[in-house]
Amino acid sequence: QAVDAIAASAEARAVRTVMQSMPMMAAFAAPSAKKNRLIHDVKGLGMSRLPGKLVRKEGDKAVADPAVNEAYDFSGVTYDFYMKQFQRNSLDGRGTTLVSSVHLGKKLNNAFWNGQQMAYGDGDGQLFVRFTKSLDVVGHELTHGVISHECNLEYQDESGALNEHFADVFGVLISQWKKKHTAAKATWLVGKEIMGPGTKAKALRDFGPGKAYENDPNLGTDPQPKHLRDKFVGSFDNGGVHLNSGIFNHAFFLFAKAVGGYAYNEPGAIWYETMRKLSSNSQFIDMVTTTQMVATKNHGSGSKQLKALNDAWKAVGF
Ligand code: ASN
Ligand code: ZN
Repeated sequence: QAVDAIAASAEARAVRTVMQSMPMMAAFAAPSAKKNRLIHDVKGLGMSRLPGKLVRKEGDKAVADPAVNEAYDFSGVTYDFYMKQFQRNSLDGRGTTLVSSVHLGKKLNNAFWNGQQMAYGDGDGQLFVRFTKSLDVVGHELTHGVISHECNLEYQDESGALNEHFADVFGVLISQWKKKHTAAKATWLVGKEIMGPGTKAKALRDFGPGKAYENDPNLGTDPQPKHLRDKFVGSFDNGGVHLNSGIFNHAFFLFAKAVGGYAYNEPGAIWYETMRKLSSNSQFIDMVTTTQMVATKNHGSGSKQLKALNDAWKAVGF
């Protein structure tokens, strides 16, 4: 290993020397740190017909369709968030184009990252309205793209719940960043703006101690556990990936509130670094220990941040 490291650093030095002796080449080789968005309309057709007709590209002015403009604006905010907070150039870190499609399916109550692009349903108009309407939902879907380029957490059971958790965390952090809301001021809700007139639920998910729904979890929200003892163990939803993520969402909420200030700064940085260190088969315990390792590295073993983190993990059963 040590020999490999020496060899690797010698190689890096050699590459750097070559780049320095060819400045033009290096300039051309550098990825352009600019956002590039494409928005398509799939006009009520299904996933197999993606992406559909191109209706707005980077630099084009707004169109009449609000779903197109929201997909454009919110994918732009998501790009800016990852660039400003983590110096990350798009989903792959190399400036990949952000591709979105709106009007997926008929009255579809969902939105997806399909491995290549985002696609948004219009909602049925009762439980949900169009899924582009919440910045945190757009941020959630795009974060699936970031995850797929980093740890690529397998979308099943514990690793799948962690995948959903990271998508929810960065989704809400992107909203908080856009609004400049502190952890104390933020709503900590996912999808508040997409809820339709036919439900009393306040959002899709709530990071806080409460539930996102009143009485009936079938009103368009995920009935998420907030403690490890309530972990869902059935096969529904790939082993409850949208349910068990709630345990981690709540821990992040407790941690960020205890640290104070903007959740997208110190807590967000620990989560981002952790996401990059995990692998496709990481389990709940790997998440906990990796955040502890990163918090210790960033803030020290006697820090208030590490203490707040340990308290948060304890509060949800770890
Ligand atoms: N909207 C859902 C999500 O991004 C779609 C799914 O079930 N994968 O998690
Ligand atoms: Zn998701």
